Amino acid sequence: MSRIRTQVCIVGGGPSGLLLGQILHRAGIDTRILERRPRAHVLSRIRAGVLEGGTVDMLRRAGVGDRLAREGFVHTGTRVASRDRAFRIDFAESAGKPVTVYGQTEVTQDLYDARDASDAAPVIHGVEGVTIHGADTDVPHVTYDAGGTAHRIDCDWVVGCDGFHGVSRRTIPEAVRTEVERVYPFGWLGVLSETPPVDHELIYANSPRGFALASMRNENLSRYYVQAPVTDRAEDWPDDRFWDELRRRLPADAAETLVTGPSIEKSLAPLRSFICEPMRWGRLCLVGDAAHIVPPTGAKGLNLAVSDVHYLSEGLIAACGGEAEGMDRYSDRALARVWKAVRYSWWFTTLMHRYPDDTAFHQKMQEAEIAYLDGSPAARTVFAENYVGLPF
Ligand code: FAS
Ligand code: PHB
Repeated sequence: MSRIRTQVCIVGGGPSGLLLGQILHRAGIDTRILERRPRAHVLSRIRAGVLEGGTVDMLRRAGVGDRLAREGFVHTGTRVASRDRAFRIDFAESAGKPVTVYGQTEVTQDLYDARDASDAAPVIHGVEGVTIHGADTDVPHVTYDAGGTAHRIDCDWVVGCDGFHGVSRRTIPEAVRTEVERVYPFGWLGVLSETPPVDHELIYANSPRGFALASMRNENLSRYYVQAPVTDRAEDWPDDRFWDELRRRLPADAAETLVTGPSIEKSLAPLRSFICEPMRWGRLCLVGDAAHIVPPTGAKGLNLAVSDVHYLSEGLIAACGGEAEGMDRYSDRALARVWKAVRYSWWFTTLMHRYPDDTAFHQKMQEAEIAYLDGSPAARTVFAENYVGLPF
C-alpha cells in the first residue's frame, strides 16, 4: 500500500472540489483531490449555466476568471411567462447586480487547467473504493484503490465534494445526520443544440402543458428544458417531439422565432430538494451536492457549492494556521445560506411547474402570484435579490 501525507484530502474532482483545491493551494496548503471518473467524463456533464456575482468574484479571486470575463455573458434580466402574460424582471433595477451565463463545464475546465498549470499535485482520477477513516479523530485518513494498487492518504482534514451519490455524506453516522428531502413529481428534460438562442436572455415559462426554460451557453449554443414525467427517458423524446413541445410552452413570440436543430446532448434530471445537517463531523466536511440538492429552477446548485467553498476555505486556512475555531462555524454559516436558497428554489419550482395532482385552485394561485410578480416592484425585488444571489 502506498502511503502519503497531505493537509487536506478532497474527495471529488467536480467544480467544488477543484475550486477548494485551487483556493487552498494559493494559500500554501497542500491538497490531494480524488476523482472516480476520467476527466473527460467529468467535463462531459452538461449542468449549470448561470453564475451569481458572488461565484464570479470567487472564481476571479481564485485566479480562474480570465476566460469567464472574456466569454461569459452578463445578463441584467430574465423573462417570466405564463398562459396570459410575459414580462421581464430587471436584475439591475430590482437587485442592483447582474448574473453571468457561463456553463459549469467551462468553469470546471478552467479549474482543471489552473491546477495543471500549478505545482499542486494532479487530480487523481479513476479512484475506487474511497473510504474515509477516523473522521471523528484528529488523525483521519483516506484509503482507495487505483490502478490495482491500494493507497492511503493521511491528512488533517477530509472534504467531501463528491456529490449526491458520493461516499462522504454516508461516512457521517446516521445518528449524527439529519436529512430533509422533497422529491418533486416531475423532472427536467434538457437539450443542448448548436442553434442561436431564441432570446438574448433566459425565458422561464409556466404553460398549461408544463414548465419550459430557454437558456444558452453562447450565441450559437442553446440550452432548453421542458418539464417531463420522472418515468420518461431521454430516448422517449426524439428531437421533433421535444421541439414541438417546447414551442407549445414558450410565449408566442419566442415560439415563432425558435430555431431548432439536432440535439447534441439530451438528458432527463429528476428534481429534488435535499439537505443534510450538519455539514461537518469531526475532521470531515461536506461541500456542494454532497450536502444539499436544489431543483435547478433557481439556478442555485453550483452557486451554493461555491458559497460552501467560500466559508470552508476561510475556516481551513485559519485552522491550518493554528486557529481551529474558524472550522467550528463552517456548518452553521454554510447552512444559513443553503436554507435560503433551498426555500427560493422550492418556491420558484412550485410557482412554475404543473403538478400531477394540480387543482384549479393551485393553478389560480400560480396565475395570481405571477401576476403579482409582474405588477409589484417589491415582488420583483424579492425575486431578483434571490436570483442574483444573496450575500455570502
Ligand atoms: P458534482 O456532482 O458536480 O461533482 C462531484 C464529483 O465527485 C463528481 O465528479 C463525481 O464523479 C465525484 N465522485 C462521486 N463519488 C466519488 C467517490 N466515491 N470517489 C471519488 N470521486 C467521487 N445546478 C444549477 O445551478 N443549474 C442547473 O441547470 C443544474 N443542472 C443539473 C443537472 C444535473 C443532471 C445534475 C446532477 C445537477 C445539476 N445542477 C444544476 C446542479 C449541479 O450543477 C451541482 O450543483 C454541481 O455539480 C455541484 O458541484 P459539486 O458539489 O462539485 O458536485
Ligand atoms: C442552464 O442554462 O442550464 C440553466 C439556466 C438557468 C436555470 C437552470 C439551468 O435556472
